[in-house]
Amino acid sequence: MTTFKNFIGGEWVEPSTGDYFENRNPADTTDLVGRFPRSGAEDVQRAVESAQRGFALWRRTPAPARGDVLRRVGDLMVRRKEEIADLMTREMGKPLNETRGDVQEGIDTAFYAATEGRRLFGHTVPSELRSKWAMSFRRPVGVCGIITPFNFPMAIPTWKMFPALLCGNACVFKPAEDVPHTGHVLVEILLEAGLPPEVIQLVHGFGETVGKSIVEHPDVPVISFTGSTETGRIVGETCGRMHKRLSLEMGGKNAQIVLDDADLDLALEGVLWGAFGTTGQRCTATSRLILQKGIHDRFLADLEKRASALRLGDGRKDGTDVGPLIHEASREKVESYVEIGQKEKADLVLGGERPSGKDLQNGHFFQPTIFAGVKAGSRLEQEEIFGPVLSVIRVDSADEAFRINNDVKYGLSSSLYTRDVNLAFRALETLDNGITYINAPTIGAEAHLPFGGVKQTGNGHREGGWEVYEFYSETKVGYLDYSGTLQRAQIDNYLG
Ligand code: UN1
Repeated sequence: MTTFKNFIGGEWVEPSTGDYFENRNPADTTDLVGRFPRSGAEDVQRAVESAQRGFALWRRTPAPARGDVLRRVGDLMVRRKEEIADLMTREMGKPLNETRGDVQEGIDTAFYAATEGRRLFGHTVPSELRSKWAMSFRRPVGVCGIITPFNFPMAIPTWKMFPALLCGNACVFKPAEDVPHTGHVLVEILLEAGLPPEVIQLVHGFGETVGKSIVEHPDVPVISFTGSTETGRIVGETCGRMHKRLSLEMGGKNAQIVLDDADLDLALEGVLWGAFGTTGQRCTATSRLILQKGIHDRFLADLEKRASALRLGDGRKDGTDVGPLIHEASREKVESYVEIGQKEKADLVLGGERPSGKDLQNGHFFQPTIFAGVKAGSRLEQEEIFGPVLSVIRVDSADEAFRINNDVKYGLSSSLYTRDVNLAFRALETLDNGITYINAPTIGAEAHLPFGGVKQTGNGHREGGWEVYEFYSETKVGYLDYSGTLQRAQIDNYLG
């Protein structure tokens, strides 16, 4: 069993605390993945000081050269894809096809960032005065605190760090304590690709110590956080008080709507993947299924049949559809929602229990669970569960479906299955989500498009796409006047 280190000050070092935590396989908790530093505030302090030195150097490296480092990062990730997928499944639990996809999302993000090094556009516009140039351009912001969740151990850190680095910032990275091994490998790859060592700092540990120290550090002007709504609120309060630039990605309560005219086979595949892929542990997971009355009964019966055939198990074994939950507390939370559903008189049509299989007793497994007859406004229908629990709601019309979709505090993704092109466009306009899929499930974001939600899902920023490059850079404006005279804006221009 390996004991891992932090990467601080340009070298692999032990934590100042001398303390470590164990990382175990959620499919079989007798399998110890490794020991990782339980770091403290002192480690964060050293990391930030070093990152400031890294920043001073890196910001002066031309953006195309920074992009070239990220191109090499992408190449190395391609080469190590299978190995990373395997170690990710071991520490996180989702099946290999999903962890391969997770690495691929990182690869896509790397190559996108690499080419962005030759763009990073500003604007040159005509000045209103003669013999004067007016332009805007981008500057990096400083040391970025990168705090990431367990469910996309590679994709989410790359979404944040690759654009941050491309823009010329340095990063202090705290991966979720459930997936430190993937975080370790990502830093290894960045270094092997030629990133100057002090530009990246890896500090392992827990939110209440390491995360908190990063967020509260006065020399970390940028924070990017993906995680729970509760933690996001605390992070947001601190950043607000300290005037920090903050990107928050938090909860979802995403719905798939299936109307009477839909391609039902396609909609069925979509909901199985959206609700039970990653064991429901995506902020984009389908946790509500809104069915129009004409197809409700038939669709529900087919869904129950197909969902009951999903195979739970170790994600590294062939044939596994659904892996375990990340830890015991998640499983208990899921169980508490099964109880809530029953109290609210929803109809438990599938699952609701831990599986009985002998080989599943050492992991945090939970059966795919479906409640039907769920009432709009009930807790089951409103609250994020982050597990394999799907709530089915019956509606009369598309209008009612759209209203129910919007009537939650979150607004990440939504999905509509219909053959009516007019309705599809209306849905794009009226559904209150950052992402709406037509005839596709609520999950499956692509690296070159902006990712994020409205309402309490986030704070208006986006990951991915070119939008994220705006978050990690400051727009600066330059004026250059070669007229040799004082020209007073708004007074001496030709309009006057
Ligand atoms: C998340 O769950 O936090 O589209 C991100 C998707 C993934 C990203 C999910 N590519 O579901």
